[in-house]
Amino acid sequence: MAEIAAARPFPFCFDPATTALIVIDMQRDFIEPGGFGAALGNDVSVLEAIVPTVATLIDGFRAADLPVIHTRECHRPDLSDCPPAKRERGKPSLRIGDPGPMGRILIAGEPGAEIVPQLLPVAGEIVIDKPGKGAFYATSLGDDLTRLNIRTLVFAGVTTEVCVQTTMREANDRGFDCLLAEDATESYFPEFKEAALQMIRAQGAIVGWTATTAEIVDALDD
Ligand code: C5J
Repeated sequence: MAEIAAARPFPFCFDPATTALIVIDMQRDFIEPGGFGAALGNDVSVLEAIVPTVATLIDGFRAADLPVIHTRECHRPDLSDCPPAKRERGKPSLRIGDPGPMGRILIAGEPGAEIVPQLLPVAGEIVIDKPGKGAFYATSLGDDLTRLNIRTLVFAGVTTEVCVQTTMREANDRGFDCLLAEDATESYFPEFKEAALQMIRAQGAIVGWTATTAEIVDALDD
């Protein structure tokens, strides 16, 4: 067993042999100018800033020969998996499926839906295309984790209070122990990130634990 003594709200013990990293939606559409995040009026540079830290965490899992799973929020070109309630909400300058500077917004196969070049999956890593905020909804993720005998999930990616927290809650309900890498996740809204971290850790780790990337990688090294 490995331990992260400094994890919050209390030490986190895990068996590396049954642990995987899930990197949520580190896609150009959320992180680069001209994508969906920017179309919603957000400053995407705050998300871009965590890319090197996410890369460090991914490297730590690859060095330990543990699974790295990537997710992408995206839809079929005919939008048959995008409920009108999702596409029509709000007043973005570009809606899901509209043509933008990086191709059609959040559509599978378009440049904007790809993972940023610094974090591209390597051969053999699972990539989950998901139509929802949670990565378990309408995907093979649950079956993939069962097949790999995974019991513990470490999370990174964007955005903390939307797709990351939703997926952590889905995983928690399915019996996984969940740990979020605090500095390898980000929100367009700093106060939402902080609130999400607090919610996750509250009431005796009601959703899971948090720790820094350095603390997680150190535990994998040991
Ligand atoms: C959002 C996500 N924020 N990946 N998606 O719409 O968090």
